[in-house]
Amino acid sequence: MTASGESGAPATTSDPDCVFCSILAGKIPSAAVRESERIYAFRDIAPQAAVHVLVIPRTHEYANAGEIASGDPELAAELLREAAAVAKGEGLAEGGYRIVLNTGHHAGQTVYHVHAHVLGGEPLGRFGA
Ligand code: IU
Repeated sequence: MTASGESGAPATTSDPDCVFCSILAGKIPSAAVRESERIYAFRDIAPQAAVHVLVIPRTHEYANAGEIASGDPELAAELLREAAAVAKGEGLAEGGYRIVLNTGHHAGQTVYHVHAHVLGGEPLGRFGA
């Protein structure tokens, strides 16, 4: 399904089998943290830190960080800007935080609609295998 963007809003793609597209469509409830024309941020349903927010583009076009960086560098930059704005809004800027973009099976990616995890609000363990 492709939105035409006739209203002047950017065209987006959506996948009926994608859980994040269902969240964007309001079919699955979510706790919004921040919204812009092209980006939506909401609380992770299974938080891995005191603060755990997911930042996603409204379009389904890109599965991971590499795809969005190649396909729409401005949108990739906006995703990171919004992730940083979420961190600031959640009061994480001073203590520090982590932005994670899991890519593929070995990284534990489960949803193939690119998303940045914003984690913080407490000291975070070192990442690793
Ligand atoms: P991952 O990087 O693909 O593993 O991250 C997917 C995240 O989506 C994971 O942290 C889930 O807890 C989160 N999530 C969610 O917030 N709401 C949902 O309905 C589903 C997954 I399914």
